[in-house]
Amino acid sequence: MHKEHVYIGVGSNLGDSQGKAQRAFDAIRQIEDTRVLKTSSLYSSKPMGPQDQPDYINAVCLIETSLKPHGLLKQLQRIELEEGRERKGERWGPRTLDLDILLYGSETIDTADLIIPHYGMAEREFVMVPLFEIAPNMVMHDGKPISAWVANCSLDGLRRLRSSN
Ligand code: A4P
Ligand code: MG
Repeated sequence: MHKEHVYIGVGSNLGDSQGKAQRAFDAIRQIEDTRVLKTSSLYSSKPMGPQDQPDYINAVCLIETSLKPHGLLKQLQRIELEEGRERKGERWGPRTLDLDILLYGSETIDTADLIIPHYGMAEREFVMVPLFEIAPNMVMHDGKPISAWVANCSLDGLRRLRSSN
């Protein structure tokens, strides 16, 4: 069966964010026809966008999968629902886990519900720095090496916490 290498971005900023990121990796390991090849450390990052929200935990992983892009998206959205909700009394709170498909092999996808490469990744140090940790030799779609991007970026409060393994 044909398999692709896929990078997934993990973000969480409510509740036990470190635990959620860790459990997200565990849940991705359980997806059918999918193997997790590498996981980055967990990173703490300042919120992009509105500042009146907690800091984020961010990380990325590399998987090998035979799922098609939309099939994988469905699985990640299921994990977001299962892992990303906070119990508040009897009610389910807001989703607090974000799983983005960053890169799917070398494919470019532009559909209503799936855009790959993920539109924001190349402006986000909280994506690019963890990605560099697990893929230091990567060349981006625009032909630039990720190492050059990381060497020039401002860390903006990004801190590496610990290895996720
Ligand atoms: N979608 C399109 N392309 C993709 C893709 N490549 N991977 C669609 C996954 N989903 C993709 O996403 C909305 C829709 O995007 C989905 O229905 C899917 O069909 P969502 O996860 O439901 O909503 P969201 O996460 O609020 O939106 P989005 O656009 O992912 O938010 P952002 O832009 O990622 O911003 N600050 C720090 N420090 N760290 C963070 O991780 N994250 C955000 C969220 C803001 N600030 C942050 C962070
Ligand atoms: Mg998202």
